[in-house]
Amino acid sequence: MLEAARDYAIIKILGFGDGGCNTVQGMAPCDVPGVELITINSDATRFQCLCGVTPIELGNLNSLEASDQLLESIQGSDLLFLTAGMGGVTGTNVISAVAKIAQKIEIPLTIALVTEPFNSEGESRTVAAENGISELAKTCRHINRFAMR
Ligand SMILES: Nc1nc2c(ncn2[C@@H]2O[C@H](COP(=O)(O)OP(=O)(O)OP(=O)(O)O)[C@@H](O)[C@H]2O)c(=O)[nH]1
Ligand SMILES: [Mg+2]
Repeated sequence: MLEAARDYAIIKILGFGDGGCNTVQGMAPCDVPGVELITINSDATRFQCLCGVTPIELGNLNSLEASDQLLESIQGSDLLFLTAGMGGVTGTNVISAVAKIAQKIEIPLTIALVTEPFNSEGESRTVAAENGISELAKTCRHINRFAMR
């Protein structure tokens, strides 16, 4: 049977890792109607419980279970905004994993918003962030990157 026509879009904003989760948690008070806020992190102790935000804790980032959790979090969406501070482990890897799944299941539009590390964080973070952004660019054509200087 054909799915009944909808006159609204399913929009989700997902934050990955500590930086991405902080960004999304900061949006919660805005309470934008029709937009679902989701935080995805590997460390539940870093979660604040906030009304209007759905938290997802990933166990082993590379496990099948984690892939299923990520798939479920975006399935059926029309528009995704993905955000992370690049250069750490969780956000850098998981934002790419989700962009890849989004491409595979043909989410119509995925937009990534990522921050580069602060200069004071050192060269290795910058390299990790650049590698992560290159990986993300393989499956996400719309990347907005912000320098933190
Ligand atoms: N502006 C801003 N940037 C942040 C914040 N938290 C993290 N970042 C940036 O995001 C980068 C990645 O850090 P985290 O988000 O803590 O790392 P993670 O993705 O949680 O990864 P792991 O903890 O290593 O698994 C940092 O190098 C910072 O540049 C924040 O609250 N504000
Ligand atoms: Mg972290």
